[in-house]
Amino acid sequence: MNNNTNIRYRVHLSEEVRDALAHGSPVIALESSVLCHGMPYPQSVNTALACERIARQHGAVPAICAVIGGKLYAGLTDEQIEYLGKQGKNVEKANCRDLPILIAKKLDGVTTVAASMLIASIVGIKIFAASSIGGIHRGAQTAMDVSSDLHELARIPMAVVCAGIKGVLDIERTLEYLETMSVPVVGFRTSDMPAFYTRTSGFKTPARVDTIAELSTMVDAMIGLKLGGGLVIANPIPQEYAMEPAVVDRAIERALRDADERGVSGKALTPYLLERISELTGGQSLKTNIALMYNNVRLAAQLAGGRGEE
Ligand code: PSU
Ligand code: MN
Repeated sequence: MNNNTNIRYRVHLSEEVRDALAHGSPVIALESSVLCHGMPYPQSVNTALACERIARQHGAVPAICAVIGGKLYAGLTDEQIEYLGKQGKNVEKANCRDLPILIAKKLDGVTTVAASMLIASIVGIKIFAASSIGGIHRGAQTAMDVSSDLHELARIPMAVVCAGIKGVLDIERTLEYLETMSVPVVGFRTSDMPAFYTRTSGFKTPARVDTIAELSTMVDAMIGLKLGGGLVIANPIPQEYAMEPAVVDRAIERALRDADERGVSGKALTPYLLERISELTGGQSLKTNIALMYNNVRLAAQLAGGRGEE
């Protein structure tokens, strides 16, 4: 062990991220766990590359966060994206607590929202585009399965654009927890909390915001007030891609039952549920997942100071 407690972990940047940060130009962070654990290859790689293109089209530089050979990255080359994507589930899904292990063992890891936020925050990125955030799982009263995404949202000042909270989670308790931890949650142009595959969940958003200018003031206030943590921007899936609530509910119930019967738990649970729901809906949920990802990247890029329609 080195007794110097001030070691700063170097985050390796792609050339475009380095340039943008040096010039104060818009940069948005993205996670990589979805690349290996959220979608099948090669769709996963194509989706990641498309997200990057959309960010750039809207004037923001994309910084996909990941760990490769024990090194932290914000911004990957196409080759690195292909390298990780091709390995799929063989790459570890990495949370914050896994980072010291991956660093010491010089291993690869695809980072969750939590771990990606941590890496992005080291280099000063303030805006994050996710598909959805982890939360409190149903049955957490006994299983204690609470995503560390919530913990990091409570301590990293970063605005996370997501398509709401997935119905596989306990949406009500997740919202309660975020309130307890002083994390503002706002619906973008909606007062109904979106539930990822659907535009509504039956729960109200704590607040509604209609313009990017207002969101931007909110991000400044979150930082200025030193709330300590982040901000959740719930951006509903565009109507044309939204799924039928009854179809989603049925698939979720079935997927949860299957997970229970097969004893799937811990960090394997979210990827299992996503994959099972995709199977049960004949791939429809995967298409929805991709569409909402693009929609979130667009909004995050605009919020970061990029350009685009209001
Ligand atoms: N939700 C999705 N796709 C995903 C995830 C969540 O629709 O890929 C991933 C994200 O990386 C998120 C993580 O941070 O799952 C949460 O996992 P857990 O519940 O194990 O914390
Ligand atoms: Mn968990």
